[in-house]
Amino acid sequence: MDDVDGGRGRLGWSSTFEETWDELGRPGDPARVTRLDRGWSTAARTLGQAVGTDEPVRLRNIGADVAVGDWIVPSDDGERVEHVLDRTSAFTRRASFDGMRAVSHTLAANIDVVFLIHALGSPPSPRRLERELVLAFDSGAEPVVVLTKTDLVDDPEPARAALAQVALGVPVLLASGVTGDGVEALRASAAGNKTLAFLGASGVGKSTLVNALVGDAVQAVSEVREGDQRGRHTTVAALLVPMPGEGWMIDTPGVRAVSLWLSGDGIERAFADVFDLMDHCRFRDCKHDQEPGCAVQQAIADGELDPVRLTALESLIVEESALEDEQRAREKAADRRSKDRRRPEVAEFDGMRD
Ligand SMILES: Nc1nc2c(ncn2[C@@H]2O[C@H](COP(=O)(O)OP(=O)(O)OP(=O)(O)O)[C@@H](O)[C@H]2O)c(=O)[nH]1
Ligand SMILES: [Mg+2]
Ligand SMILES: [Zn+2]
Repeated sequence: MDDVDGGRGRLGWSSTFEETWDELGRPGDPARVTRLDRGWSTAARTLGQAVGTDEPVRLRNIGADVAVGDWIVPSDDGERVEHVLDRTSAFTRRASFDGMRAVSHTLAANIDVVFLIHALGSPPSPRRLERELVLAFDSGAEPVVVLTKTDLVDDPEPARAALAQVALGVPVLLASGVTGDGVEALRASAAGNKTLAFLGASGVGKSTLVNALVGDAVQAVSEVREGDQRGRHTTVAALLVPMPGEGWMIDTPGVRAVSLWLSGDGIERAFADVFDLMDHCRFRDCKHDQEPGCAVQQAIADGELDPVRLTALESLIVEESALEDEQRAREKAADRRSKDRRRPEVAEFDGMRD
């Protein structure tokens, strides 16, 4: 692909982007956003021979909703982002800012594989992983669970098994960015110039893995706190990093609370086992509580379903529908405003930490 598309293939360009670009009439020179800084995008352009040999462009975002990993087209004067090409996937969550509750924040765009990182030094957290899986399935990227810091435990199996119970049909890999254990298996996911994203709480070892994959200290890392193993939010902004050979990685800042954003079928996919059971209840409107013939309660009684998983699902559904209501209210308000003002201001978020 490199020869025919001037190097964009190396950047993760694909026929899908080519089509959207065609529809726009092939304007400008598409570039891929590698970082964002307070209203500015830095983007890698069509590349000559090797990644990094071409100067990146810096463009103003002005009203454009840009995320790291996006393909953008600069304006004719080269000053600002003119178009953001349709995303093939986006990891979007609710922005954790009070007073702007129904605002989404895209952590990373155009990701092929999203690594959901959990560290073995701390107790496994199936509830957190469930939420991450919902977001990952909704994003359109393929989720892979990665348990890091394998060197810290004698036997990773109990933690792996605990998380595998909620990661149905999703691979659970073991790795250590410090010892290099399992790192090659992660690299294999990038074959074909794919884009990998690393998501997880602060201190789980995302940047350490990025460095291990690059073979150099491209990302700063710092010690977790002694007492509770919590990280220090060392990475403060998402960054798209080229991998040696092929592929891209997006390192992201640690996120403490994974708040849902509007779902497609993320919940249905992340809880496919429970939905399957629900299909087998005697009554179509079964509340899965006390009803006779409830397949869900039966599975709990048989020890096949952890009741905590049902509670988790129920609260995610409540959360999602509350968010939908909020969203609708917000859209109505925006409609009213746009009657007075033709172009509504776009709120911008640089801070991703919470
Ligand atoms: N023992 C051990 N320590 C690790 C491993 N991977 C990372 N660490 C340590 O964990 C700490 C946090 O690692 P980072 O890579 O900075 O974590 P992060 O997920 O990028 O954290 P944020 O950028 O804050 O979100 C550092 O002290 C690392 O050296 C590992 O495989 N084994
Ligand atoms: Mg980091
Ligand atoms: Zn039921």
